Amino acid sequence: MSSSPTATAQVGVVGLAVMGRNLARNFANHGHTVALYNRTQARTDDLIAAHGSDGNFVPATSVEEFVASLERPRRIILMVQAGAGTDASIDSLLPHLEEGDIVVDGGNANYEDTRVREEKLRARGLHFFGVGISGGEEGALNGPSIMPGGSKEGYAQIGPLLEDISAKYEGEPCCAYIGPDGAGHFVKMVHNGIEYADMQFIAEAYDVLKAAGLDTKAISDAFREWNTGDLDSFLIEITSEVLDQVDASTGKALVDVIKDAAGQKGTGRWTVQNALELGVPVNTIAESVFARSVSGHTDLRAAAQANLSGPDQTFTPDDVATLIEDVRQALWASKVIAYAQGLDLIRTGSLQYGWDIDVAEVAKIWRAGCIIRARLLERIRSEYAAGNLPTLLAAPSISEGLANAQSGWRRVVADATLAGVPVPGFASAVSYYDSVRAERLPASLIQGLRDFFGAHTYQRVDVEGTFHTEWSADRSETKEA
Ligand code: NBP
Repeated sequence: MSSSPTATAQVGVVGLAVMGRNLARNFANHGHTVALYNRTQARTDDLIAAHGSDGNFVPATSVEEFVASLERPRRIILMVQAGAGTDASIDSLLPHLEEGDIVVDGGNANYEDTRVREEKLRARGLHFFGVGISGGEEGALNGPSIMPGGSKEGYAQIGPLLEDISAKYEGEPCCAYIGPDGAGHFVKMVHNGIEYADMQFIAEAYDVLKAAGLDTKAISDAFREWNTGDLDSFLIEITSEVLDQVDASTGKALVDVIKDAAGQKGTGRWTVQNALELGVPVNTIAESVFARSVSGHTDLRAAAQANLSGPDQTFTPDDVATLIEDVRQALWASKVIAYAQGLDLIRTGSLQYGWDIDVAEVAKIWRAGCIIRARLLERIRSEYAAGNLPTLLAAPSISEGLANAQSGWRRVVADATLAGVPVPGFASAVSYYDSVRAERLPASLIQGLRDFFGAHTYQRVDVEGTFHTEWSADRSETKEA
């Protein structure tokens, strides 16, 4: 059904910078007629000039014209700068929309903002979707991984279109309904948190091999080889490409002339902030966010470089092949821990907000298109699909893999530490592994200390109840009523 004779577009894209432009082309390449609107007209004109012949586009010069060009219910994808850009775009559209229309925010919004926006638009009879889109500009054009959160009713209208343009893994779309309101953006946030950890581990693997004397070419070869096995993933694949790149002006490896201060846009920080609020230990993700932060603190680093000494010991492996295998094990095992922590956060967030997220479906839609796509995800999907796992680490094939990897993993952490090479990600991952498998943790002493200075009480292993020791009196124990 059309709202006017000119309403010919099945989907509309607002915001035609790199992501929106490529997503619009992706829809067009799949045979959909795409309405286009951008605040600054020049971007719309550029897209039509460069790619207008790729498919059916309906460029609009005003919001009114854009809305009028869409079939009902209108399906509008916002690909604008997250935050103020999203709110401004929604506000400009609202007066022209009608009940049942669907507005999708495909930007990297904070899920809490998405919850607020969803409630606001729902009150007006509209479906609002917070949709995580991963894959960068290439993915937006050729098939991203898509994580939609919103109403099931709205998904029936927008889902098939999103599934159509998503990446495919063995023919299956990397897009599935995640849950209501903020669920999609929450999952995208955690995806990005895992991405931070993945990249930190890769950087540490590179650093350890470099400290052991391998040149950049040899390290690149190791990554290329790893990409043919269990570590097969987009990030491992592009690591060898980045390492192979030679700087035209100096003739050095490009990685050696790039300033060693890592940037961040905030989704890693959000992941950690939410994990703290939900009480979920995502140690490896937190270490990765902090490692980027340390790298950017140039004043702190300059002061430390001038004053802090390292060990006399250097990293001199007896056998390079063994070291490379150890680093591979450290990389694989640490990556598993990061996934376990991230998926635990998703499971907990889902319970907290009543989203009912299927973790197996999340792993399924991450298998292709997104930045963290990896061979490991199919195993994770099948393990979650097989049973209700309390943690990924409880899955038999995963625990077995970690047991096999642990000797190399531990050697890398120990040898790197002895040689003064920082491995915060690897060390954090192995500590988490040892913490969660430990029969008894020293938290008992922490409880004793808390009771000593603050009468915070403790529980006993042998008797039910809450207890306090009269530390400043006769040190007898009392049971709380
Ligand atoms: P940007 O994040 O750079 O945003 C540029 C777009 O936002 C332009 O179309 C611009 O319009 C529009 N915009 C701004 Br800025 N303020 C606006 C306002 N007040 N009202 C209306 N439009 C406004 O673009 P991008 O890199 O293509 O990313 C788009 C979204 O996708 C972002 O939320 C981003 O976080 C997310 N994302 C990006 C990537 C990536 O790899 N780049 C990956 C995944 C998700 P103008 O032309 O008039 O200035």
